[in-house]
Parts: sequence; C-alpha cells; structure tokens
Amino acid sequence: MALLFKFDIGRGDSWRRALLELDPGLDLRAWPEVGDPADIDYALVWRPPPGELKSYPNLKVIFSIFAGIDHLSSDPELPAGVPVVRMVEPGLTAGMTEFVLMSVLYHHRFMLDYAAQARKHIWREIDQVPAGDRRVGIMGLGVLGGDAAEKLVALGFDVAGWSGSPKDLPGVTSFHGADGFLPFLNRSDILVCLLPLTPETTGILDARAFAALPEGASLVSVGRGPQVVEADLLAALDSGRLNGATLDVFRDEPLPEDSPFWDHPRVVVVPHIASMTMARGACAFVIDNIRRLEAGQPLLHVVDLDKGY
Ligand code: NDP
Ligand code: OXD
Repeated sequence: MALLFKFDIGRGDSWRRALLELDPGLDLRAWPEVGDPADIDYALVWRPPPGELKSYPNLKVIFSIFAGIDHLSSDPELPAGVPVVRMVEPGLTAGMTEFVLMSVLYHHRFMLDYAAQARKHIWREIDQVPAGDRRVGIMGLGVLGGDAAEKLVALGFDVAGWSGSPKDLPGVTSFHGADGFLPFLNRSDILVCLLPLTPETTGILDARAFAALPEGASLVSVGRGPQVVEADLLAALDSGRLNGATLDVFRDEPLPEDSPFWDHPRVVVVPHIASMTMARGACAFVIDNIRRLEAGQPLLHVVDLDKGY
C-alpha cells in the first residue's frame, strides 16, 4: 500500500514520523519523489499542483490535510470518482474553538478599545456587558462551528448559528438557508465566520451583510478569505458601523505588505493560524480511514464535491 504525501508548509517531518509509527510498513512516497505513479493507492495532500492527482491511475482516496478542501476543488482536473476526505481531528477542532473563544472574548471585553486607550495612556473604564446579553452568531455549524458554539454556550453567551440545514444544538438558536440569513445577522453582535469556501459563500460578507449587523458589531473571520469583500469590510470599519474585526484569513495570503488591514486600528491580523491540523491526530484519522476502506467499511468524512464541502 503506497501513500503519496505532499505537505509543503514546513511541518512534514512530524507527519512522516507519525504515519510510520502508526503503520511501520507504510510505503510512504514524499512528493515529488513519487516513483511509479501506478503504485499510489492514497494521497494525503495540501494544495497539489492542478492536474497532479489525475496522474495516479490507481488512486483510491484523496485525503485533504486541511478541513477546507478548496485547495482541491479548485483543480479542474481533479480525478472524477475518487473520493475526497476532509480532515477531522481533535487537535484541529480544539485549536479552532480556542481561537474563536479568545477572539469572541477579546471583542466582548472591549480589548480593541482598551488597546487604543493604552496607546494614548488613557485610564478609562468601559461598562462590562454580561455574556448573556452578548449575541454571538456563528456562520457554519459543522464540525468546527458546532464545537465552538457549544463552548460559547457554556460561557453563557447568547449563541445562534446559521447553516444550510436546520440544527438542534443545545442552547443554540438555529437559522438556516437564504431566508434565515438576514434575521441571523440582525441578532449577531459578534459574528464568527466558519463557512467552507464554495461559490455560494464567496463574497457572502459584503456591504449588505455588514449593514444587517447591529450597529457596532464585530467580525471574527476564520473560514476563508474570499468570503469577505475586503473593500466593504474596510468601509464598514472606517465608518464605525463595525467596531472591530479579527482576521485570520484573507483573499490573498500571505497578506500583501501594502494591505490596509495591517495597520488598521480596529483590526487584529493573524496569519491563517486560527487552528492547525496536528500530525498525530491527523495521521490516526487517515490510517483509520484506510483500514476501514480495506475492511470494506465506509470512509468517514467524505466530501460532497457537488456541494463543495
Ligand atoms: P463542515 O463541513 O463540518 O461544516 C460546514 C458548515 O457550513 C455546515 O454547517 C454547513 O451547513 C455550513 N454551510 C456550508 N455552505 C453553506 C451555505 N451556503 N449556507 C449556509 N451554511 C452553509 O466544516 P468545518 O466546520 O470542519 O470547517 C469549516 C471551514 O473552516 C473549513 O471549510 C475551512 O474553510 C475553515 N477552516 C479554517 C481554519 C483556519 O485556521 N482559519 C482551520 C480549519 C478550517 P450544513 O450543516 O447544513 O451542511
Ligand atoms: C484548514 C485550515 O482548512 O487550516 O484546515 O485552514
């Protein structure tokens, strides 16, 4: 059994070790040293060159190293009929929940305002708002959004979510579909975007969406950059319609040197680190799925390529 492995963002060694610990007999081929393409049964990849995956005639499964599969679905030559499995592992979920909680608390507790005051040496209290009076809205109530919602409820926030289909999560008000979008935005003091990138979600956070949020709302953008119309976000921040934003993902990454977000006083910029797939949990997920397939059981977390997530 040969597994092609392509991971070019600097953490490849720990993945190689974790895979071989779990399955010492694994024939691991690190891209681009692939050998005979016909040997490759499985691919575990981050952003393969477009057209690359179609050159493996016996490929059985494509595993995405990321939860988001936009780096695969953007390949017009993705081999038809080969299942794509997105990443689900406890470290990735926990990391995202930590980041969402931290960011929601940051905006909830007026930390942008205190940072601005501190730069001017101003000692001034801002009235604290009880968590129960703060309405947090999470776009995307999947693996990551669902976990973050549950933990925000535990902290006492008034939590709602928006998804494609209705959800029944304890303590979370569910909105769904096009009809639910504006009512959901109308009650989101802090909006968290945890949607996958699809044609439907591209540009979803635009001037119309920002106008539907309560005056002075905040945004935590951790889905994918192209979901935000950046010019509209800047206008909403500059006008004071939005109080602040935490931005982890951007239309262009790395964020260009001259982006106005870097120095914007109402913006926290971080370099797409809201969460990271952890080697051990991810490799266990992949090896477990391979064993399932080889035992004739269904794969877990196969992506619906028609829906794009
Ligand atoms: P899931 O596939 O588990 O969940 C996606 C959610 O989005 C579902 O609730 C789905 O609704 C909803 N959704 C999708 N399209 C629409 C739409 N058009 N309208 C309304 N709701 C929609 O994904 P995850 O929770 O695992 O991950 C979400 C995204 O987070 C990833 O795709 C990735 O882009 C991003 N991410 C970012 C990271 C970072 O570090 N910044 C790290 C990891 C992920 P339904 O349930 O009805 O299908
Ligand atoms: C992911 C990501 O999708 O890190 O997993 O963005």
